[in-house]
Amino acid sequence: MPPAAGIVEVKARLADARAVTVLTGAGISADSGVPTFRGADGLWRNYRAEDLATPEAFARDPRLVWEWYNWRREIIATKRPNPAHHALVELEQRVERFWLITQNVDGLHPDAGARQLSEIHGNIWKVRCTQCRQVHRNRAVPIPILPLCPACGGLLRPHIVWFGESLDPDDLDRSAAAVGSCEVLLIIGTSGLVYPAAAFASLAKQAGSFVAEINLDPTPNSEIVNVAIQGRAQAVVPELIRST
Ligand code: BJW
Ligand code: ZN
Repeated sequence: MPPAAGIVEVKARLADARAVTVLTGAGISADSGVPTFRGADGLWRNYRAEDLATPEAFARDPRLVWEWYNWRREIIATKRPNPAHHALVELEQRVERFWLITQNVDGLHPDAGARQLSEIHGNIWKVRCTQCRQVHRNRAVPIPILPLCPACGGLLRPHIVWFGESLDPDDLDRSAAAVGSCEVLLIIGTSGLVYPAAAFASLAKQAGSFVAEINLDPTPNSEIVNVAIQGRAQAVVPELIRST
């Protein structure tokens, strides 16, 4: 069967582009077995991410929030990058100016070998001291609850951007610049509901970029993009990137 028209067009755009930016969300890691946030498997003990991923939830009950992160660390520790993560590394190596913006905290892009990237919502394998603010790598599964800072004894929290918290300004500047100056923006596996990433499709369109979405289902971005391809990331993304 010949590939769908959208796939042919995105392949051609990618083949010619010298500046490509990619935005990914939980859908790309769903194909590695990591639960998405807003899918049916996104619940934990009847809590939604919005109930736990806030500074208020952590201040109220840090033990509960750490238990949620331990559950997620246990799942993510067993997962590996899939063909979509690997294909994006091939694209990074081929394109003159490439930037990957991921909302995912699972570390699967760097595990696949991605180097030109911003993890704009942080990384589940990093912790930050609530007192002295030092950031450390921490791969313990489970992490002993409540974890304390080796430097000052303060309470550690996940190095993750929660609702209502600001993104790192350098990450945000770098990402906005990459979105506003690319020839092609690929948006893969995100519901397009969480800001500021939710605004990137329109930002790129306003700047004159060609924007393509790859998602299992339609999203608010589907209306904005040049091409919306419905399908699984691990099947579609390698097809878009590989020349054969
Ligand atoms: C597949 C697939 C397959 C499945 N193949 N596809 C402007 C307007 C309104 C509100 C705001 C605004 N600006 C800021 C806000 C507030 C807030 C916000 O956006 N709220 C909205 C919910 C309305 N944003 C913030 O607070 C951000 N901070 C900020 O902007 O600071 C300044 C500020 C603050 C307050 C007010 C104004 C300004 C910070 C956001 C941090 C989000 N953090 C989280 C939680 C991290 C916790 C953790 O991981 O431990 O990050 S929220 C959660 O959602 C997580 C994700 O990264 C993020 C995005 O989710 P994603 O990736 O899209 O996943 P899903 O599950 O939603 O979707 C999966 C998609 O994949 C689906 O579409 C599927 O169809 C698809 N899919 N399988 C392809 N195999
Ligand atoms: Zn400390």
